[in-house]
Amino acid sequence: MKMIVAIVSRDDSLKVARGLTKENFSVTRLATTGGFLMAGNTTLLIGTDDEKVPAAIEIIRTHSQARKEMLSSTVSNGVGMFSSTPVEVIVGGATVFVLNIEQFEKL
Ligand code: 2BA
Repeated sequence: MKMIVAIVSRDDSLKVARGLTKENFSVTRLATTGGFLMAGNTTLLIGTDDEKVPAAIEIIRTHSQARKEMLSSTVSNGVGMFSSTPVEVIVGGATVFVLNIEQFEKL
């Protein structure tokens, strides 16, 4: 038995969790905060059999792949006027740990 700990962006977490539950994985979603950016992200806990780990990781990859998006950033021109400049940012991606589980009980 393994425990997959997957840290994904908040925007992707619902899609990832739905993709996993659709394939009969059990998932717990935790609201977490990245230590570097101090921004909210989501940590998913997925307990599963060893042989199902690659399938779970593939589902996580499918729904959280890093991609470029254009965000509009508003900047002041110094005289009280603001202009909006699109900025390219990378969003998504996942950090995944796979841990060995010594014992699993449902009581
Ligand atoms: P990622 O490496 O994709 O990490 C995204 C989030 O995953 C992290 O959010 C953190 O919550 C978690 N995470 C990643 N690696 C981890 C690990 N080894 N152990 C536990 N949790 C882990 P943040 O900490 O807010 O980091 C956001 C992004 O900032 C990171 O993206 C990375 O590109 C950058 N970053 C993080 N720490 C950095 C540092 N010390 N110096 C420079 N850049 C850093």
